[in-house]
Amino acid sequence: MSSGTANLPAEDVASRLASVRITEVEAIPVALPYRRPARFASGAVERADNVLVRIHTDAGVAGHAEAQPRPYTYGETQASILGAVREWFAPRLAGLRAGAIEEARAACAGLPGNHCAHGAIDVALWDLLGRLTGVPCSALLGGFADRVPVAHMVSLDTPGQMARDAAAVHDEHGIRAFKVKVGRDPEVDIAAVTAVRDAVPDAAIYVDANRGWTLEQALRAGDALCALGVSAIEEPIAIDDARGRALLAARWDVPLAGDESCLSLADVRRAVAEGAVGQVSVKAARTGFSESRDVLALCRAHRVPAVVGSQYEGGLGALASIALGAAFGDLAARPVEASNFLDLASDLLAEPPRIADGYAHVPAAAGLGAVIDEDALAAHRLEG
Ligand code: MUC
Ligand code: MG
Repeated sequence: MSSGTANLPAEDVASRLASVRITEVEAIPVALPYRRPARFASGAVERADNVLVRIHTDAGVAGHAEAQPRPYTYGETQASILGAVREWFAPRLAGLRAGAIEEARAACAGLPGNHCAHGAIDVALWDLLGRLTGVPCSALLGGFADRVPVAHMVSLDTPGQMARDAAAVHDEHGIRAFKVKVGRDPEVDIAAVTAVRDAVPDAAIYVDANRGWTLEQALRAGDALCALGVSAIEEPIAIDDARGRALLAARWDVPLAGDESCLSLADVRRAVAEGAVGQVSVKAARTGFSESRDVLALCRAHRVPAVVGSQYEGGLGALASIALGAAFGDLAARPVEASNFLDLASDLLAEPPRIADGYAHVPAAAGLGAVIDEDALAAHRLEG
């Protein structure tokens, strides 16, 4: 895909970056079937109605990214992402210098919300910069590591099925960290986490309630799950219940992890100032690479651990999570949620991200290292 830039002399790369212009921004709706639909307390993803974002240039090189609609988290739908990219981002990016990401950010500022549309545009700009310079995005961002430990999300189901799902991923890919979805009846959640723990006794387990519990349920379930050895509890209750979150954070000997309360740099500043959040989920899907870097800097300043989270991305989205996690030492030190593309029955990449022995590997190729399978895209795209 990427057109042979690796050996270009530096001055050529610099002049290339200065001269190459963005010509078109595409938003392609697709529908990818799941082998294992994703279910969690705040919603479900039965089909991956994602949007492939492509930023084209007059050098014939294009940057790619994937956006996933999550209405129950961001209020975004596939249609809203298509609209935001086509009506807000595309006209503002056309004609800009392809390598000037901060110029593009400034030109596109002013659209509130639309987190996943913003995130995908930013990742596609970084993929483009990587392809124009011949450098992997992870290296452009910091290049700390060439692989990261992986965490897999175990979706809501019967405790037995959740344990089988975890065991299968553990046995097949060596994955030794699991984010188990909870947020239902505490008895069922405790049974599910116990079943998963028994199925993968050597694995690290943390849980995510997606705001599904009442405070009473969180008190009940939280005590039991802490006793079971979970390492964090993500978004236990409504994010606007500051008193309840403070009470839970003070009670638990593990961090209350922020996700839906940490959608942007401003949200993270608020959550950290509120004081209940002891771990922040950073997602390339919503803050891209540029704002994710700002979020990480804020977390570092407040000495709040950050973890690369996910939202059941496809392979292209997972490559963005892997690049982000591998770029920074403190992100690479914790399992990166980057393996739920395995839940898809088919995807857009010619080669899926490489996961082996519980680690996801950063492709050596330029940008995200993604190669789109044009036949798969043609088969799964929803518009001509
Ligand atoms: C998470 O961490 O909450 C919830 C919604 C979604 O898309 O993925 C999960 C991720
Ligand atoms: Mg979460």
